[in-house]
Amino acid sequence: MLNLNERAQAQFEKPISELSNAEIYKVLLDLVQEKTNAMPANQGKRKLYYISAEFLIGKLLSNNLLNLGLYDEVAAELKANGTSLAEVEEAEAEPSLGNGGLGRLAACFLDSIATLGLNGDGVGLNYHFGLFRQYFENNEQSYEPDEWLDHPTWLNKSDISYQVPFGKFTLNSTLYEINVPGYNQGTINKLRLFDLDSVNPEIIEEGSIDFDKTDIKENLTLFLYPDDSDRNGNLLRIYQQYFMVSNAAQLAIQEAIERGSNIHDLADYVVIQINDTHPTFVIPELIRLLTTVHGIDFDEAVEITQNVVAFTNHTILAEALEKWPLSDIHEVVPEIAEIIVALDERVDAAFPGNAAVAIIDKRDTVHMASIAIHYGFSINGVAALHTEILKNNELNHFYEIYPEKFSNKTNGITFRRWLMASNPELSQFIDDRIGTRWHEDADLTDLLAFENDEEALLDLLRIKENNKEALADHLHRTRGIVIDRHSIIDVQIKRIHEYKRQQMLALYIIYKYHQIKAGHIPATPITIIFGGKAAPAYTIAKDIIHLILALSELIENDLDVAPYLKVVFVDNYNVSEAEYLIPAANISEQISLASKEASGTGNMKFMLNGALTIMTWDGANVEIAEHVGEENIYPFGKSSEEIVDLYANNAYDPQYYYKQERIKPLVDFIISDELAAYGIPERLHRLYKDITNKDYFMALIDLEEFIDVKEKVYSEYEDRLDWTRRSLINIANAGFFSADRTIEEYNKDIWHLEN
Ligand code: GL4
Repeated sequence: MLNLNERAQAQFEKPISELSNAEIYKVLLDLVQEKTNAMPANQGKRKLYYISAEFLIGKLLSNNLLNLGLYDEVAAELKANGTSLAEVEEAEAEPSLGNGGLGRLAACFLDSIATLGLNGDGVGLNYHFGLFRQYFENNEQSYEPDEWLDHPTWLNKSDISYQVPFGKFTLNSTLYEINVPGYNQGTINKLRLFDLDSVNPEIIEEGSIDFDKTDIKENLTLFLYPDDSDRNGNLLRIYQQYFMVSNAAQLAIQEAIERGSNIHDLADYVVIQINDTHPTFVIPELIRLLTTVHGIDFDEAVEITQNVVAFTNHTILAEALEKWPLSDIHEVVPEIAEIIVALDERVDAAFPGNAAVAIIDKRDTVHMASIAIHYGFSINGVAALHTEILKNNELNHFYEIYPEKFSNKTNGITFRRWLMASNPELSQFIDDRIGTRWHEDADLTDLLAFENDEEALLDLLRIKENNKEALADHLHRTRGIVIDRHSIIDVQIKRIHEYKRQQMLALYIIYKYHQIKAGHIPATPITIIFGGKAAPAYTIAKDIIHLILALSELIENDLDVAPYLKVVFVDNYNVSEAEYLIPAANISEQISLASKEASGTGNMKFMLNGALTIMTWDGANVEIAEHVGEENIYPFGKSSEEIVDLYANNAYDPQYYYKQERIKPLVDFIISDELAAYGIPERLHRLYKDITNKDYFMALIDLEEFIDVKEKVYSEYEDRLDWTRRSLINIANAGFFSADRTIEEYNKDIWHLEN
């Protein structure tokens, strides 16, 4: 017995039934912290440091209770006291330490690494306000700092601190730690977040997220990805990155020595996985520490580093493959700039004349991925298609010289959070049908035996209806939004970016709006839900948000259409919102321009929760289709080869598609008088001009096919039993997308940790 009432009495002198959610949350937080603080650390000799600019960990209470085996007991005690975990969790603030798929992947990986009993910690920064809190005003995105640290958190302050020597000053770090218990594991791993005591929220300008970018001692860990559209922004990002990796490298070396390393054998004790290019400075920093602090000569320091560091590439978008002017790096940390120059000279000597693999280009710009590939021992992509594109196109010059370094590690998701904790009814349904072995091995294929079992299908249908009900209640309670709980729930949630093509779905909404106006009433009402943030400096992405919000309001106010079509944009989309949306979804929108979405991981979460996917042949969608079979999914659109060719030949002309009979009126509607009543002309005209003249991410190229496939999907939804049968087949085939499988592959091929 946990005896929560005794704890409540001791802490608040009241029984559970008289406590607020925030108080009950505090009781449970302390209970979990007591347990996890007492658990021993993993003792493995070789240890992984997973360095990442972001960790989108989500709320931790349910997940930690589940992993510690306390979930059922706590749920029962709360129920006996008239409340529930879902209610109590409303009082938990979601940590604001990440922003998108890359950060959420890092969080899933920490869960799997701990669950598999591997010795591995996450290392990052403790952002005080994360990215930003998004809200909508006048149908536009607005910002406020996300004050998650003002609430009780899972952070433990450690007494570990390092000196980080920048060119102009030295800063002392403070390390905070979050315990990461694995599922049914006796040992504990950690997420280690470095911070700076001098950081000062007061420098943020009232009512905005603006601040003095030059005041490094006060601003360093305020925000994730501060605006880098000017030089001071660039410098701040370099300050952040170097602060993160210098701390990480010092920590890894110190702990290796404590475990018995003599430094020369560092690679037997440490492996560092760098999550995209943001932590790449760890390479020159390791070399700096090994040579200046540990007295190792330069050649050996390079060799040691090369045996320690492995790199994951998460995108082929040029904007994300980081490049910094050498002069900026020099201004922030001259010693690191000098080491990079020396590393570049070695590359030049080894591959004379091969400009494509240079670290420093003719314009004195440093290519971070080049450092990571030359001076790491491994590079991997995150889905089969993505890795092929890296090998054959984007990084082909590197693949030619280092074929043995390249491998694929298709992403995965943790089933603990994305099924057991967020969809307990479905989890129970699976336990009742096939037992609980899937908790360990993620194998759900035995569910296929129920494909034609009407009772099971009706049960599954009922679970989806319940989750829709819970979503409807949640949206109403938190935002006053009313959705039809019997409507078909069609969801696109992810960062807002032209390549993800939210604008294509918006154009379909315009199509559907006109269809309904013309009397073609859908058999079942449709609710289309968006969620996601746009980068503050990304104008077109903000215009797309604006278009969707304006459409939403137009439809809401049109009494002919409103009963049959509703468009919702959930503000401040985050992990907690995803945990309501994904279990409730009937349709998963995975419609990126082929070749552009490296993997996607939301696609896997929807599949696992029984949504059917509308997909382009991109990222991990391709593998999802392979596993589930083309009859159980809705593919459409051009192939990645076709798209890559179009780019290579500069052969895409949006005007050609714009002039098509079915498309022109949809695009023209963006600048119609009707929509203008809800919109800002400047934003809508800019978007219209962009789509008709540039359309760099080709929203129009697949639009006709998209309209057809959407109509097919909605009509097939009418056969509920057959829809649910295919939903079951999706769930049954999701096992491959468990992050445990991904982590086993990383460990077998790259990390070689014992367990
Ligand atoms: C991303 C990719 O865009 C996304 O497809 C992938 O699933 C994710 C994790 O590998 O990484 N790359 C960047 S940058 N942000 C992402 O979310």
